[in-house]
Amino acid sequence: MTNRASDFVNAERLNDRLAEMARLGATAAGGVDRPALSPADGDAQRLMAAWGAPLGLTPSRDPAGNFFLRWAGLHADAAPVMSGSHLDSQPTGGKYDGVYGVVAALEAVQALIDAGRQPDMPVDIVAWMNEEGSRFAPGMLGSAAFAGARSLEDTLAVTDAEGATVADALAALAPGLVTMPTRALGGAVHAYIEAHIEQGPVLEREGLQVGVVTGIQGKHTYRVTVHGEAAHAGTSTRAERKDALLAATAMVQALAAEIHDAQDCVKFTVGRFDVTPSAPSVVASRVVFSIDLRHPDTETLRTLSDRIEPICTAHRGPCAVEVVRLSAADSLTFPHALREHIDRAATALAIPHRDLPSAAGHDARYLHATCPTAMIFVPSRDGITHNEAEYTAPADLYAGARVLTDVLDRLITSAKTP
Ligand code: HGY
Ligand code: MN
Ligand code: MN
Repeated sequence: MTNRASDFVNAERLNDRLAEMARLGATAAGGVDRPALSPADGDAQRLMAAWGAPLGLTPSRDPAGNFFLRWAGLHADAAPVMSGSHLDSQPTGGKYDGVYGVVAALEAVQALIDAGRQPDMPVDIVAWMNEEGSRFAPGMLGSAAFAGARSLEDTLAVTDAEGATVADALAALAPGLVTMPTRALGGAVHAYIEAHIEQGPVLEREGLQVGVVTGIQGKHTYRVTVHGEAAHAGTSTRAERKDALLAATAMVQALAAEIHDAQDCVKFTVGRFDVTPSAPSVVASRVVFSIDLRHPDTETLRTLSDRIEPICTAHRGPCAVEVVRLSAADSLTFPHALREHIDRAATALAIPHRDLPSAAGHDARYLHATCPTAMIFVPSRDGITHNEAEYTAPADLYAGARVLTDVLDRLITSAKTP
């Protein structure tokens, strides 16, 4: 038997842990609803800490609510190798989005320990705070704060739909996690590897088990607020109305018509559409809606993004409109050297794989700005995701964890930048 670390990856343990995690925030339809910094999210962090304890892994949290499990290295002050993803989910999320990368990172570290490895530098398993952008908008708040792309002050002040800030949510969570030591925000990172489900149909369609992610498409997000005037549905005339709902729907239709392309490459989504007072016999006084705009070509994305405010203003009618851009991330390409490691590890294990870009956003975006970063994909059945029916076969989860293990094995014994 070779002393290949991936030989120590345990498929059953990996799947059992994912099944146990799926019970935290489980929905009746078989998915998960685990909002960022919710009790279920706190339980997930505590569960990770409990799994890490027998391995001598030390849990900690930073001021932005990111969670870490550290495997000590020979040189305690060296920049760590990091691997992980997120534990929060969409409201009707699946059992694998994000959590697979966190649990697979633990599986890889456990395999490396069982293989007798001793890393030169610390290895941090990480769960980034609020990747999904569902409870707090925009998404990826934790990794952006870690990478210095957003200040801690701005991060802590972001509010959810109930008006609670990230700081409020952290304070509410702290009593349950008070035993967990805190660590400073940010810091140098040797390299970051994130394993994640593909959230698309390509790997499954081509009968492959692993994707070597080439990059992430650009993504701009907005919050649009339309101010109208509440009025009686029976007594107010159309001429005098300031109907925020009619204006908002006109904006959405005009945006969709202007922005969508024949190639179906642009991704334009209005996922949230909140009407006030949302009463059958009251003309809407206010509508707040979200915009999620994506495109693999940065210039095209920027050009389309610049059209949003003028189109909204042109369709406001008698209402007022406020367009706020929440995030603007360009398309990115991961470094070849690190992708080579993934390709070589998958080839050595005879795991069928290919390069492919990520249409979905990931925390790796922000780590990419601070250190050599790469991602490993595993297939999504029928490409279904952000959906309670999300599924990845155990054999594919196992394959991805084996590749991750051998890539980390190479990174932890070479102090030179990968
Ligand atoms: O938005 C995204 O692409 C990620 O799944 N949150
Ligand atoms: Mn994700
Ligand atoms: Mn997601």
